[in-house]
Amino acid sequence: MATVTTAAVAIPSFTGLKAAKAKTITSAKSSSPAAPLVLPRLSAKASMRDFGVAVAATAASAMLASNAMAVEVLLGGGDGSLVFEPSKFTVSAGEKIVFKNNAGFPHNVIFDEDEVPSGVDVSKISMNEEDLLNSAGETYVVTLTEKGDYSFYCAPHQGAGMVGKVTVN
Ligand SMILES: [Cu+2]
Repeated sequence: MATVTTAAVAIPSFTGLKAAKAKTITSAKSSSPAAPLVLPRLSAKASMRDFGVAVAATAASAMLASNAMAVEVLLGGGDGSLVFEPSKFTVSAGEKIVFKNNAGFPHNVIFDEDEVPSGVDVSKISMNEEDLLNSAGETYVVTLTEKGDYSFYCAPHQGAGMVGKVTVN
């Protein structure tokens, strides 16, 4: 459980570094067009950064071992609102969905028996209604294998609109 969380955090920083690199090279080109030595030096720095990023990305995928993909859904919005974030998303069949306690807890994750693909037993994919995630960073991980639309909600906050929908394809 802890390893999945670490990996999910590592991936956004990968994207961030790539963006920073692209920006550096662009500004070097426009501000000093007559200095050919500047660009190679920046490129060398950039590839060293890429090397570090590649190592981090490899470590992340090694940690996810059995499943290269995972989707993280926050329980409670960044502003403390009682929502799933995102509340509507799509996953591949067999992809891990990591629900992570973020704010406004306690929360839980219950799939609606009337809004899942036929034949799916909601008791096998839901938490128990009485079970709650009580502290920050606690996770509930579920993998859905039947394709289709699933609705889910947080039992304590369903009335406040803490509901979500996932499409498995
Ligand atoms: Cu809740």
